Amino acid sequence: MLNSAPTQERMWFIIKVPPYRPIPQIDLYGIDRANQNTETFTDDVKKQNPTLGDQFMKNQIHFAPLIICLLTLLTFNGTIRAKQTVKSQKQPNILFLFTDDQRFDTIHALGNPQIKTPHFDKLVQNGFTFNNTYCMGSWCGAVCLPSRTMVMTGRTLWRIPRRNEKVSAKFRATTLPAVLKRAGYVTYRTGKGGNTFKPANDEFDYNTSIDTRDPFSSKNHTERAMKFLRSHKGDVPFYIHMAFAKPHDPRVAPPEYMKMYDPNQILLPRNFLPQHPFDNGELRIRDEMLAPFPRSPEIMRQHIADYYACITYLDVQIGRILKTLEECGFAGNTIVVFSSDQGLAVGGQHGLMGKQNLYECNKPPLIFTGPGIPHGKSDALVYLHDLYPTFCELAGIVLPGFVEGESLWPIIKGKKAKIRNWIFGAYKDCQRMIRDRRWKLIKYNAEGVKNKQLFDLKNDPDEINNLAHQTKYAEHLDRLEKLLIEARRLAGDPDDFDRTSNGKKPQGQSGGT
Ligand SMILES: [Ca+2]
Repeated sequence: MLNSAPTQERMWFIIKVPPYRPIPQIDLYGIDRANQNTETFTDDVKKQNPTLGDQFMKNQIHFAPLIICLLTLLTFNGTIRAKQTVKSQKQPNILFLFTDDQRFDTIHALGNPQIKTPHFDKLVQNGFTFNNTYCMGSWCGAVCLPSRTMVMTGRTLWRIPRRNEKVSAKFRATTLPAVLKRAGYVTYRTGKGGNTFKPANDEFDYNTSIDTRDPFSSKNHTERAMKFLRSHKGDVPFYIHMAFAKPHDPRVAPPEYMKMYDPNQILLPRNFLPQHPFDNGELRIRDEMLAPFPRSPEIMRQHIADYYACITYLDVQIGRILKTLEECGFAGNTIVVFSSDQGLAVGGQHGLMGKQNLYECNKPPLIFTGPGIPHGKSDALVYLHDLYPTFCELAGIVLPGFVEGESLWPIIKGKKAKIRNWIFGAYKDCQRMIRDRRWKLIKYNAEGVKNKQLFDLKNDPDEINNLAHQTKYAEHLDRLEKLLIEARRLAGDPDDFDRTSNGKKPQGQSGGT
């Protein structure tokens, strides 16, 4: 039986916050965000910034006497404790539905006529949708790992720990479940274990991982979360993190769903190509090897049909968890957030199958629903690591200094149309991207073989027409080239992207498009 009773320690950070109003009430860190640089507290970065972690601890120590006094008071005053419990109920619950490899356009209500997603559609119809959400990228082929680490830390690609990097207790204390826990939340996670940020997973009050991707994994995760909801007493707010393992391959769902989509009726993407027009530096990674080269329309249609089957089965599970939320009486005080760790090129978009690229097909969906969330859509440029500060504001937590994301709340509430002017993306040492509201530049260095693409996303959202070599667009190319240099500098990009051949053989034929 799950026990969600609040601990005294947790009670310390319960604060009186009007529901869903991002009014910071207490700084769990004592850090002035505006005056802090980003930092990771990992050993390497601490060597470079020896005082930053110390400042964190000093601030913790600074608050220690206050915490001890308050703890003593609560220990001997049951009345105060009871009042605090009532206050805790005013903090919204957060249910985060976080799928794996789900492209932004795989929802019927977002303009995909072929896929059946009635429950995702309801989220769209009742909630607020972000059309331009980006994972900043990856320094490894498993894009899932850095993407999920950025979500759990609010930090950018080169300021998060690498795979298996030793992470200090101080760092773990800054992860999303840890800060929510200190703010009074009971934290529950069910989801895949591999290619996730384990130090954050370990910070949840309850963490259940399943490492299989069998046809029923989405159902199993859902039923675990349903069990948690049914056992939760409602005495403290909850944060539920559901890290589904689908629609990531293997693209298998129960038989009735696998029969649901006839491959012969599936439309190929508008940007389908039999092969990528040049070597992008990663044409033979596992995701790309799931189908033969050149891509055949028949095989691509089958992959898309299977992908849709997994998403429709996932959609049914989403319906079950939302129904349970209603039945348990939590729907009126729960913000539901749906997204994925990144999209996917499956179906031969640009001749590709995977997520090891920086095309628009790598965008995940992002939808907020719940009380106080207006119906609407936004084209604002946002990152997945903006979720960390967004969740913190919902919980009434003042943002710590290391957070690089921006809260999405001002956009959702209509107070701002945008929170940044451009998005930067990177994949290993071979691809870099920058886009603004309309124009997008992708640059490639495949073992010294270089290419670039310029797209007008307003008139060419599928990135079919490369304008990089047309002189009349030179102004945009030049502007984005300079912006990319600045974005790389700000992100601490460590790679020599201008390098010439290192002697290794490129993976494919070169030549721009
Ligand atoms: Ca993924």
